[in-house]
Amino acid sequence: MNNRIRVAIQKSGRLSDLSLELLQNCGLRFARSKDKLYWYGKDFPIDLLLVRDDDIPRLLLDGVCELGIVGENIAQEVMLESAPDEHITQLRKLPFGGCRLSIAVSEGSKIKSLTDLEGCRIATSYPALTCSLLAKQGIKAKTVKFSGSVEIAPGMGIADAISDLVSTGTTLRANHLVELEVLFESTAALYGQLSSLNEDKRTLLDRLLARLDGVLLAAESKYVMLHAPIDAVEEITRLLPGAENPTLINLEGMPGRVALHAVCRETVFWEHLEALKSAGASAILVLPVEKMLA
Ligand code: PRT
Ligand code: ZN
Repeated sequence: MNNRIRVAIQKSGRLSDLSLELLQNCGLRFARSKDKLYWYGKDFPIDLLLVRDDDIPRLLLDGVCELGIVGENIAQEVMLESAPDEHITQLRKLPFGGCRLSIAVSEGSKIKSLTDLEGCRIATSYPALTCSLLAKQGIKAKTVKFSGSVEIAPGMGIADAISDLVSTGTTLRANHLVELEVLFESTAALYGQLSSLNEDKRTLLDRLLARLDGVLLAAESKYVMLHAPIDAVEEITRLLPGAENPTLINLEGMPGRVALHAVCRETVFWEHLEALKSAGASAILVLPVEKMLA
């Protein structure tokens, strides 16, 4: 096992499918075991451990696995509660699992701003993170730890406010709560326990990270092909989001017009296409990029 890397991902929940898909897009294939807790890496010495998301930072800190994909909200909470010499490193922020940790209060509450929270009871699954973020703003609040259904606490009279994850805000509205202030923006991230890595594992990690960077870059990149008047090439290149050094190809029988191919490293919106058309572009094609190695 000494030269294999273990990656912990969420077994079942919001991050499970996207974490697995991301690793599969990096070329990893797994032999799925029946108990579904441990999947052996087939062509790459990287294995998977499927666990509850809350356990992932601790598994890293204890050296049970070298890598883990978990929300920054959980990683921050566990790190704030761990010993000063315990540390995990955020290796890459990932483009999924986006949410925010917000303070919310009942509709019509007397609490109108963060300063009104001084001395109030806040129900949360993230007491350490909430206290630390509020302390940075000079507010001392008391927290009541909830491991789920935090949103019912104010209605039950258990707390004056909550500090909970929000994405669409539907849960807050359904419980007659209003979002007062965002404390922390979170996404999923890849974390590592780097102190335990020998040279072989370090090399393996570098290979995985290079592939991951390629997958992440490809996900936001598009390959754009269009026809353009030669004298508009400069303007058209400027209009392509994040594009550099386009390839120009002569068009047979169309003097004065060229085919322009470019990789856009940002999202291509309809507004971009309309602006390109106004600048003289025609036959515009936008294609997905599957893999990219910088
Ligand atoms: O069983 P296990 O412990 O592994 O899973 P879990 O139930 O604790 O976690 P899960 O799958 O719900 O969430 C995993 C991670 O997804 C979280 O740690 C966050 O990093 C991230 N995430 C993204 C969210 C949300 N969005 C989210 N909306 N986690 C929770 N929520 C909750 C929110 O608190 C609310 O109660 O989902 C509810 C719906 O949100 P609204 O605002 O859309 O109504
Ligand atoms: Zn959890």
